[in-house]
Amino acid sequence: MEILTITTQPFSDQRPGTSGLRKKVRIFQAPHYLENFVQSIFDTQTDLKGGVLVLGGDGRYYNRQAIQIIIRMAAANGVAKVIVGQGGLLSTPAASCLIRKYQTNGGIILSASHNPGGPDGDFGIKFNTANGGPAPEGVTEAIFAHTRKITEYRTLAFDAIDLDTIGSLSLGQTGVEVIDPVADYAALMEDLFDFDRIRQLFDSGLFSMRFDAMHAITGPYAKRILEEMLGAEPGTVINGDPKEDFGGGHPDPNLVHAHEVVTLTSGRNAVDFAAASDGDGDRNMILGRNFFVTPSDSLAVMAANAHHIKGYAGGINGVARSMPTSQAVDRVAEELGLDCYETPTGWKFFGNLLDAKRITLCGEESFGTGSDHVREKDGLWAVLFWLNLLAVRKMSVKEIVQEHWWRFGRNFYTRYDYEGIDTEAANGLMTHLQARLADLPGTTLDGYIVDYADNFAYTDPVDGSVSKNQGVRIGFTDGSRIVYRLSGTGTAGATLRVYLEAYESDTEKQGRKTAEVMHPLVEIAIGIAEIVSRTGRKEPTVIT
Ligand code: VG1
Ligand code: CO
Repeated sequence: MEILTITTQPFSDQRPGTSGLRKKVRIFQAPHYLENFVQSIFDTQTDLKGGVLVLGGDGRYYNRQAIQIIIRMAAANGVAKVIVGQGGLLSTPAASCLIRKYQTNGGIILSASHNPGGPDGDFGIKFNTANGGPAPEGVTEAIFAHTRKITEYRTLAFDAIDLDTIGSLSLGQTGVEVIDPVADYAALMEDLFDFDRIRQLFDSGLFSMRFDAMHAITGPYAKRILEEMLGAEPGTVINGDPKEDFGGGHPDPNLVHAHEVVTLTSGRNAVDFAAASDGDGDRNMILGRNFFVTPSDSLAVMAANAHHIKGYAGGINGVARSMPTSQAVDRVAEELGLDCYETPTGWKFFGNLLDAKRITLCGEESFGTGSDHVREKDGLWAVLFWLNLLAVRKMSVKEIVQEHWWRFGRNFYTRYDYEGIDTEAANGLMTHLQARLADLPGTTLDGYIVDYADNFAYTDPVDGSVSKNQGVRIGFTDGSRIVYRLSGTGTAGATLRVYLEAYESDTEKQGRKTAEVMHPLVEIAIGIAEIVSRTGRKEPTVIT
């Protein structure tokens, strides 16, 4: 089959962000745009030549075309075998599972995660290394550097291969294996969790749940695992058919965007348990009857209860959380004598800690939890962890979390997002904060005494790599915190995230409303950063 060498010119904006390269679909559709990035992966990740590549995406608009382009380029670049999910589909954690299980040389995942899809929506691509995890910064920077000087890419003169039939094909010298996207992942979940116990819970007739797949990738996974393997009643999975535009929605599992499932947890016919996942299946939201579990609390509860779960009953090595995530898990680690690490935002920073067996569980406040079973955060895994816990402990979600607070104290938590603000205004705000850092410690703001104020830098304890400028944090003497950072996943303007946390050890006060508890800190946060005058926004776009 004829290999074509196409002349191209660099694009200047192909630096991957928090999780790969994300842009508007129309940008990816521009001639050579996707091809340049993909060729830069092949040119810098030389193990792929003669190696095996996992390929799949979250099914959003342009997924199918992009998969075909990448398969042709993989063949032209001498990849020996491409393992691709049927229909071009793979959830992000399932892709990570496949890379590890079949010991491949890496994978390419097509997703813009929770960002809306469709012709006017977002698209994304990221490379995962042979450990199954998102490429670390050293790799993404090398790919980016290559995109700045690329002059040509290779592809095949071939139209399109059949992605819809499971089986093996070949394209020139390259084998293409179209696989069931769910099977290997489902088998891994069966290893980790006590499916018999969970089945009994569903069979009892005393327990009901709903899982909202938000018209995204987890529909087929959740239907197979929850309804077919675990016997949950048909209809447990709602919005379970993946759509290219996610049904026009915003596939982000939080109280705002996953509102539909939230409503099912209250009222006369309220379900006992509900959950949702995002566009690519790595995020999760956990709800009980009339009860929302913050992602930071979910991680802490998992760490404190891991011994109840089959796959973790032998003990866990340690835990990690991203810097803006609440310190709830730190308290668990301290009491249980576990190592606890604080990393920058983004799953790629957990990879070394997991590989070195320093940690078993990790999580982010942005609705992400996971473990050493793969190297991505994993939405359905978190749901199954909770289901297994409910089945073993025979308590409600609310009872489990309240008991946790009584034992460890409660970390109230909220996040304010200001989306699509002017980039210059956002940068100016961060520069202004930076300039104030030195003077803040020791000052009192509305009764709160500033303990420390800095810009978070991280030295990876495994490979010594340093990541600076990872967010401004202001800590108060009572343990509360304000954190500011700019998003690295947005595609329009800038998004400012303000993360707020307050600690309460008094059990009498743990039932207070989050908004009420956080109000004074919110005022301080808005004031110090001059948010209203600098961004022109009186209110955030989303509060989670
Ligand atoms: C956001 C979250 C971060 C998460 C990242 C990717 O990044 O804050 O915690 O790891 O999205 O998640 P940022 O830079 O926009 O704050 V996903 O589900 O979009 O792959
Ligand atoms: Co995601």
